[in-house]
Amino acid sequence: MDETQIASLLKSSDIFPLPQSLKLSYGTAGFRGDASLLDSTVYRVGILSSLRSLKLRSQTIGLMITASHNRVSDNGIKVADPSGGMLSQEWEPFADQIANASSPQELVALIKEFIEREEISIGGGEEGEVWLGRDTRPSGESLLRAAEIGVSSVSGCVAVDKGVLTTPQLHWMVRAKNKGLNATEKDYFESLSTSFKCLIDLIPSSGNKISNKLVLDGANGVGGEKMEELLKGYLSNLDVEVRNTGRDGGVLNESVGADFVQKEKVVPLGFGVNDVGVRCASFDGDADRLVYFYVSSNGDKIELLDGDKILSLFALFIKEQLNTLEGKLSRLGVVQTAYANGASTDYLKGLGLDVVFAKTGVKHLHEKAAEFDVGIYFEANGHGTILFSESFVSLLVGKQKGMSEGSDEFNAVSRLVAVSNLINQAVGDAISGLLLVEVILQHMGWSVQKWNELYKDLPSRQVKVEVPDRTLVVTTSEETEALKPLGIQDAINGEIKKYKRGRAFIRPSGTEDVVRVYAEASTQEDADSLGDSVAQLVKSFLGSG
Ligand code: NG1
Ligand code: ZN
Repeated sequence: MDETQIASLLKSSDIFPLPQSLKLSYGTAGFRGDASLLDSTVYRVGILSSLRSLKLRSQTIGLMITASHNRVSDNGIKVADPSGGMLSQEWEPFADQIANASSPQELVALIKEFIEREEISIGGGEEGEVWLGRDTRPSGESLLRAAEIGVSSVSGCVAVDKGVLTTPQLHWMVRAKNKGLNATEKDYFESLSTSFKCLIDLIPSSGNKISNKLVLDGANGVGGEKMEELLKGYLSNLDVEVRNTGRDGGVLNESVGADFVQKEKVVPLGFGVNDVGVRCASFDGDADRLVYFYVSSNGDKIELLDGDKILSLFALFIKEQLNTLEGKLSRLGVVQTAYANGASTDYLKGLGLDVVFAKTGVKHLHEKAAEFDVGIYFEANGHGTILFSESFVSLLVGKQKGMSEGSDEFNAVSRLVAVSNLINQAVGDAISGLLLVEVILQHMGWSVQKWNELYKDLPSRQVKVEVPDRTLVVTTSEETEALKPLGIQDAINGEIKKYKRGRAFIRPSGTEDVVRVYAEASTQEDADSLGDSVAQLVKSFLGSG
């Protein structure tokens, strides 16, 4: 790093001093916090993204400004690697270090040490490129400017503002760009709508016809807006009414959206007694989570179809297509976390599927799903997708070419190819997930109620416990057992034993300063009681916050 580069970094970082008392960690999903405190963080992650692009031979890196389902006054930032996936975990410690550097001098010293270790050369003609996107939060625009300054303070690197996008759109675009494919937002919409139409055309004509009508809760965020754009410009086969678009004064994620609906299990604002029985869906604030629901007869309670149910529907459909192919060509696997409802796991195992567990956080699920030819992963909260290995897609495309049109096998192969184009291969994507759910329901001829009957969720309860130091909880790699504090797991096991179908675990949250408790049992009363007693154990072993 030459003197000019050092001077440029010192100068630009002077504009964004680190607020006192800010201690950040890259966590489960990037940096998040109150938006008014994040200028320096976003600027620094801009620098990191440039370095990552330089390290990876000028491939394009993505930088998304969003705090997903958090409140509107929060914001956050996460990095997309060239594959469209999350930032490599190897770089997370460096992200933590630079985000917390207390002065411009310390920041520059850390960067210097890091680029020497990683053998990144700056200023010798190397170029880097970072694509920036943001959700609809009012703080997004000025944070995006801070990110641009960070990116371009590294010599040879340019920032490209892609405007307001859903998180999965940016990841999709970054992936497409690095694969040398067309990578605009229009290309995204065209890819989704073409493969959706192809799947619709492949629906057997003999099947049961279901209502096209869907009501979507857009969480007053970017997803509703983009869905409307897709419906208006590209798709005619769907009848979707979008509510909570953010245009009618509603607040982002406030009593609306996928996180609210999944955690509270009540109707979002804007829905009620007039919607009883109708198929409804909710996106979260940046549209990377999707859940379905329908309003039950009294108008305020809902029946929730969460990520586990979406996963089960996808698994059933994919399995049906794979079974139609001659010979065993692929390994299909599903990935869940410890938060998956036990009834869903039983159901999936009952289908004869390979079910594996990953730690909470999509980066962990994605990694495991990528080990299969077709890997389906979902968090119960509605984040998930279906990954197809490149070799399996090539095999399918090759097979398709040599087959006679119209045979069952040809149709199954064509459906699988279309799904691989429809469903986002980079990250969980509420828009592409919704299109796939809709087409599968039409294919099966199933109402939302019929889909819900695949299995009945075991009653569950989640509790957040505030403690002085959540990092004292250390768990096994699957997060189902606590190794520390010593003795707590035996005490939890003692509680679990008291309940029929009891299951419970604790883990420190990666996005909030709490220990999370999950409990499940055969009745709601028992799940509540197990959850409460485990929460009490957490307090007695760790003290109250
Ligand atoms: P934490 O706070 O680490 O539990 C939450 C979700 C994750 C994931 C991240 C990122 C639950 C229980 N946890 O993480 O699944 O989605 O946020 O948004 O839903
Ligand atoms: Zn989100």
